[in-house]
Amino acid sequence: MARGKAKRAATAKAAKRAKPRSKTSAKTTAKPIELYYWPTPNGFKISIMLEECRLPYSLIPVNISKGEQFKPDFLKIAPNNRMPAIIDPAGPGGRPIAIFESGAILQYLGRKTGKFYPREERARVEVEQWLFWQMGGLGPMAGQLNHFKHYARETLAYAIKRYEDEVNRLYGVMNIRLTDREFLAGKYSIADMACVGWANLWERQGQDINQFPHLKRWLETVKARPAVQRGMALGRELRQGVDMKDPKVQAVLFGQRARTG
Ligand SMILES: N[C@@H](CCC(=O)N[C@@H](CS)C(=O)NCC(=O)O)C(=O)O
Repeated sequence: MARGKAKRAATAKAAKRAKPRSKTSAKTTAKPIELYYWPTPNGFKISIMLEECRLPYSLIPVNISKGEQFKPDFLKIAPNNRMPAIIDPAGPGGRPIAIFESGAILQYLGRKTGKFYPREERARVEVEQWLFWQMGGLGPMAGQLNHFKHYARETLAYAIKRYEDEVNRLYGVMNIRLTDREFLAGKYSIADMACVGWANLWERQGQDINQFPHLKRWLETVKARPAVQRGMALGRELRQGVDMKDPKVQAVLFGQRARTG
């Protein structure tokens, strides 16, 4: 993947930031995990997990506003032209493995490290339910809401209301779930990591967090974790100067149809 000067600088900065983790990691791999990443809530899921597990990693920015997700080398790793993705040089059998889809990456890293993804079947099912709830519900609904509320060229009141209602409903589900437990699956897990970046955007999503006191308490608790803070700060500088309303950026990101090759 071709990288410009600014990106190299950002990568070096991020690698520097990530470096102390590698020194303190009990289960270090010889080569760092390659993280293909852009600072968005889907990217944060993986940067948070890597930070929580103290796994050494190197950041490879995928500037989705410039179309780097369509580069042939990236598509070999992530055929859905979406980040995040990882390559673990020390995958199963000691051979490299490439993984796309944030939920699959979280599960892989959880199995690899034995952290934040319990082995015991009942506890594991609890985590998976809430992980898939995020992957199929909160993420896509909040994503569509973001599109119609902030970026669509026409203002479509019906679409905005449809997704605002749905995000509101999902927050209600989360709030009830969190009434009598600290985290979504009881103990802190990859399910919480999957949700935090999305729930953090409640204001932009036209929601009132005070309507959801248990969700609010959970959000504050998760965001207070140093690894979550490091994960959500990763590559923040990369986004500087990117204008999502720029027609050139929108031409890259919106109106995508099937690729033919
Ligand atoms: N289901 C995917 C979604 C990933 C996703 O939507 N990534 C966005 C950024 S948040 C992306 O790479 N967009 C590039 C594009 O739309 O071309 C996952 O969870 O990994």
